[in-house]
Amino acid sequence: MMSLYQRSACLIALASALLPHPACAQEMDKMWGDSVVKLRAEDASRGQLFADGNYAMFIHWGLYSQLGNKVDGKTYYGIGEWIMNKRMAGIPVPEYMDLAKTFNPEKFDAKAIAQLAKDAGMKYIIITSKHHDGFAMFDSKSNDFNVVKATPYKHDPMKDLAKACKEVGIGFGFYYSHNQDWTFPGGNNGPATDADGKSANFDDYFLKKCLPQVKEITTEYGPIEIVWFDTPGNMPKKYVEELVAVVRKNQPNAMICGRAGHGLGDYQSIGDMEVPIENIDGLWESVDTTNDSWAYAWYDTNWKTPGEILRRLISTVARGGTYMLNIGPRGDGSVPEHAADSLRCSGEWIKRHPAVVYGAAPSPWGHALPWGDVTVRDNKLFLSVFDRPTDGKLHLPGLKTEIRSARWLTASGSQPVTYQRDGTWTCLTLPPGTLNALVPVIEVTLAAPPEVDRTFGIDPKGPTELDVHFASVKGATRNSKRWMEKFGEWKHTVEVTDWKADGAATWEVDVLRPGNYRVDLTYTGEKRLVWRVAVEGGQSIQNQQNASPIYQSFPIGWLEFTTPGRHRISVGCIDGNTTTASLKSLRLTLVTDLSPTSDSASSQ
Ligand code: H79
Repeated sequence: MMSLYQRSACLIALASALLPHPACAQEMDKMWGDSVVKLRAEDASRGQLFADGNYAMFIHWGLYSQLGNKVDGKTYYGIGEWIMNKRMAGIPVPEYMDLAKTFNPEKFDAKAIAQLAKDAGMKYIIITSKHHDGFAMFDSKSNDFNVVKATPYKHDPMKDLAKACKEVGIGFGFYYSHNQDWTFPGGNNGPATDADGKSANFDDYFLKKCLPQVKEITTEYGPIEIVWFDTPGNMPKKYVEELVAVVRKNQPNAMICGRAGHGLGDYQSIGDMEVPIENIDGLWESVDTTNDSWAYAWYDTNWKTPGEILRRLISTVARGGTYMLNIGPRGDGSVPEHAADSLRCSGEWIKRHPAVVYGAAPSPWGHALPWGDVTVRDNKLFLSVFDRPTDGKLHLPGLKTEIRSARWLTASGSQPVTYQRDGTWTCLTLPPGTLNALVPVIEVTLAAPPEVDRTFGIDPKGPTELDVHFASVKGATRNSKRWMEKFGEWKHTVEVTDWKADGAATWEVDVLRPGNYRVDLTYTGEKRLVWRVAVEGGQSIQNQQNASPIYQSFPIGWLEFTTPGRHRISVGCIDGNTTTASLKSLRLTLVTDLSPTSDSASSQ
């Protein structure tokens, strides 16, 4: 199935209430690059890093880290590496460049950071060698605005980190912002004139700074795994080709990030902070951060817990991708402790369950299941349970392959798990001890590689979230949508909007338990909205509820499935401000179980 995340086919819509600048998302799409790239067969060895690794550390660190999002006593909320941008603090170029005079990261401990990545279970580190601000965090011979020449530190921390990574046995690579340079004349979004007032063009920047610096980072730091270019914007192809040629020549085994532009990279880097909800083919990566900002921001303590890190990592691997998770060290080089703690704790879990992550194949279901997600190795399924059903009954819809055995992987070994087949469903009974596990993993050994019917199963314990991404839609419009929660902090969803009178989003579902289900809808919109939800050939319900400018869940009512098995369930917005209604998902939760085998009504 063609994925909605293949951006070329997507329409970018905006959450008007949250996005102050409607031009921004389209502009940003260009900046990220729209290239779906496939690794050429002859380069397959380069892809090995992704196939085996699946988990990496990203580091945003630079002059901006010193400010930590506070300038002249005022705090700016958003991604810290953008602080000099006029939509943030608007720091003039000379003033920003002066920050180098006080950059002295004496607490930077390359060995400790490499060890942290290793303890976290990460396979390589990618660090900002130069971000859009133009400051080189390495010893650049071609430009003096760098950490050795322009700072009291006078030392190249990238040399230390490259060495430390080698010592602990993980890979190393560089982020390099190749198109934007906000302080060098001629760089994109940079000064239009040089120090003598002469006008500068992109060639000036490219030939005097970008190209020589890319040569430096690919020759001075030993073998590197990846060159992670970012935000190609409207950069003409010839420049990207030249950079790619330099990397290929100097680092034949390095991968090039798809954000190089023009489809010239080796793999696709999907939108910032995005974990897709449907499997994506090919080599791709998700980049995410331990809190909300990439670079250090003093106020930002919204740390992902170990459980959240594992959920996002496993979900990405289960969709077929690699997960790169960022830390933002402070200006003095120290790593915020809570980020480190969360990484170590999730790392301990990964050490106990390496097969769930490393070299794991994506879920045969193609999407998450109501209680968690699935990764695969050969004939084994690994069920990672994020939301343990209260009664310990884990329902697996549509598994066609014969099961040989199932066991819960514990710290000291394993415990057997019993299971029963019930038509198209399999019910596993989790041992009570799984209640205390951070993310319990059930290993299911099959008689053959898994074969699965991907129809959405309505979980008898629930709740089951049916996302509009997976619906068939008529008489309404489906869009991919992203918006900024804070400046540069992206959220992603798929919506169905612009509802006509007969508009419907319809899912085919497999029901195990007939009964009454509570229906909730998650949507945004304006004021009064009337929704109708119907089971084809069966009951339909409708209700008016309020709407809010942020996605929120509203109860609609109870709806009965009278028989088990396949059904089609539809939703439409039939009255009120229907053109504003933006539906994200429909949720079903069993309230009264009416199956003949059930002893009593189950209630949530
Ligand atoms: O390094 C991190 C970000 O700084 C960088 N990529 C990640 C890994 C990045 N640069 N640009 N973008 C991500 C896209 C952001 C676009 C926006 Fe805007 C910045 C939206 C609002 C501010 C650019 C400026 C588009 C509109 C205004």
